[in-house]
Amino acid sequence: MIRRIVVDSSSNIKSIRYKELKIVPLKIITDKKEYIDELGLDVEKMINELAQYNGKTTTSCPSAGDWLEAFAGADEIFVITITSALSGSYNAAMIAKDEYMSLNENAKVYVLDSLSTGPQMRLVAEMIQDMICNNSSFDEIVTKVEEYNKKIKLIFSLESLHNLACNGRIGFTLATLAGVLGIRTIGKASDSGTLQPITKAHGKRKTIITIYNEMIKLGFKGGKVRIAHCLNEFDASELINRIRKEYPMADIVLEKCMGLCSFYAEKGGMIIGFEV
Ligand code: X90
Repeated sequence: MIRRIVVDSSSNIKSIRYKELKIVPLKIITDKKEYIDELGLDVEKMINELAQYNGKTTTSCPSAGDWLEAFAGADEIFVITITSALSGSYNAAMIAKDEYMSLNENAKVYVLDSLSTGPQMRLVAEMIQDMICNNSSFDEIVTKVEEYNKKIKLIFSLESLHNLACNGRIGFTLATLAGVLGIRTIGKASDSGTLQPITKAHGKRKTIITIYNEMIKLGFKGGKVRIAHCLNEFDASELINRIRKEYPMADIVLEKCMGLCSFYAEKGGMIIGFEV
């Protein structure tokens, strides 16, 4: 029996221990070029090219067909998508689920709308991986996933909200916070899966302190942390140091944003998922 984890590329997952993993790419699209958010994408090159490009840039989610292709051959499938409040990825995966189950009578497909993205999706994928390795049943895993996703919080720190605003993914109030050099917008994934601003921070040091304090306010007590950064390894490492000061043994993993998250989080952006 093949049990597979399928995620979209907003998860920034390049690999996990579990080998039955498939990553379905989103796309970043200009009039001139289409960047497919797959493992071979040179993210830094994309960011530099987009910085030179003056036209409109959009993104697109996987189609139901893209999801179906990733399901092919598996008996039990656990799907994790980016928040349905900001992307059509979840809807497409649900259509694919119905289609796959009508074609394969005995197949089981579960789709989680993470109401979040990036590191939160990674934490869920890691949890599913552990449960599969322990031979938990499909239903046990589904129940646990729903509980666990509620116990993960996501905080972001963004230096620019330009691409989010231009693509209508944030509201006007949030957009007006943007644009001042050196100011970071710090916010969280809301319960309904949208970007919710918390505060602004000026400068690197202040940013790290603010993120850490907000993590504590949201209930962080030394659990797992996953940090995705866009060309900002320095700040991300500083944040790890800050967390380790209080929680020396914390399980923290740093990763680079892939294409979709890099496009929206932009240079200097950090996305932090953590257990509460
Ligand atoms: O379907 C599509 O074209 C994809 C649209 C994605 C839009 C938003 C991506 C945001 C990525 C920003 C910080 C984390 C925010 C989390 C909010 C729930 C990164």
